[in-house]
Amino acid sequence: MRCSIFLASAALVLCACGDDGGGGDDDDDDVAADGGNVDGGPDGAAATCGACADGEGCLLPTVTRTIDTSAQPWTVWPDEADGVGTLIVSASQATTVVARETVADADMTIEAPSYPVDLGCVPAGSLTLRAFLDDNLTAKPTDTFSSDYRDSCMLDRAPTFVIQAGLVNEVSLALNNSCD
Ligand SMILES: [Ca+2]
Ligand SMILES: [Ca+2]
Repeated sequence: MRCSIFLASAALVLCACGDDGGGGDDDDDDVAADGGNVDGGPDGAAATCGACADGEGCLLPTVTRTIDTSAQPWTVWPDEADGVGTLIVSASQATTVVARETVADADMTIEAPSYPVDLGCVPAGSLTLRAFLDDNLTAKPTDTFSSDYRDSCMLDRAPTFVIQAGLVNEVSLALNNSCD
């Protein structure tokens, strides 16, 4: 698999889809919580992308955190946040949310946390990605961002990426500091 890497405020890695796109159930609600492999292999991500319509690409963000946790809410306010909660990841085209998924019981305090979140098929072009850890489980079902100081956010709250059609667009999103 040939990949090219673009660096913006977070890393975007594009990989050509495998050619075994058969059996492509639209299982984009699945979230691999094994904290690890996001390069998909020929079955997972490629199958999902094979089911995308023309003009769409697969979007597979992985949520991590920066190594320095000094600005994280569980460090600053340890009595009110513990770094464990629900990850909420979304993609928006202009002001329209085109994909949103959650990962329950994500633990961002472990060494090198890494949670792949399959956002499925999204429109190609420029999309804004958002991710945060709802530490105290106060987010509403459609929330895509937080201003709760107990939650953990990316330094750049809403980075923009150009999604390529027909490809698995892998993006790394690093939580860095309190959402306050
Ligand atoms: Ca919250
Ligand atoms: Ca918590």
